[in-house]
Amino acid sequence: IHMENNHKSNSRGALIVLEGLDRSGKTSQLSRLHSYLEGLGYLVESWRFPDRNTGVGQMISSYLANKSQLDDHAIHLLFSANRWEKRSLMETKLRSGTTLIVDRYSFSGVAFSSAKSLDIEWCKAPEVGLLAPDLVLYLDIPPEKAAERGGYGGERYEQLEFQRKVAHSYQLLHDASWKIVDASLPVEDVEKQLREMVLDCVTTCRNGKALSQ
Ligand code: DGP
Ligand code: NA
Ligand code: NA
Repeated sequence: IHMENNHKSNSRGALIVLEGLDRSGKTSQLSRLHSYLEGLGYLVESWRFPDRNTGVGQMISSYLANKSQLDDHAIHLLFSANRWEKRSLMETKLRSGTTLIVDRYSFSGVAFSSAKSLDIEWCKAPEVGLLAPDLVLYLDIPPEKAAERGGYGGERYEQLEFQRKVAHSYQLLHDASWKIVDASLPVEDVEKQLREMVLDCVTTCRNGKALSQ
């Protein structure tokens, strides 16, 4: 019984991140994953970065809408600050057993800013100390194909040339914690693959895998 209690107190939610180019299908896959995990009885919340609801988030939103101009380094740090301001809430949720599925995280920060030719190590630095994802799901799609998908919304980065550079940056970033899915497949096929990928992860976290930075 003592062991069981111990086991329970270590039990936590998983931090699952979806990454990919604009129009790679992250947002709809995220809501499908949410329903799937909820159906299995997990506590789940869907998050996204940038979180445009905070003060910092509003500055980012205005920048993305081309309503304000900012130095490339300054906007990079704002995106990072936007993740930092959510860090403690994120930790609380995870420790209390809620799985978070997050649309974009630090990898977007590094991929998008280094696509502007900022030094990649400089870009990574402000992300150090944020919680490390348990799983990164990368929705892989050729930039040309993403651009064909009902067009972009007109925000600052939603241009084919720039997205090509972002795709290249993502390629430099991925490591063993990433699972890559062919996002040009039909939605249901992508969904099926993602379901299998998250199951192992949520189970390991529920069984007490340590949270890391
Ligand atoms: P979204 O709300 O997912 O459409 O993201 C808005 C745009 O901002 C999208 O083009 C991706 C980009 N973006 C997301 N996170 C970051 C970040 O941390 N840094 C930079 N430079 N761009 C980001
Ligand atoms: Na976008
Ligand atoms: Na999105």
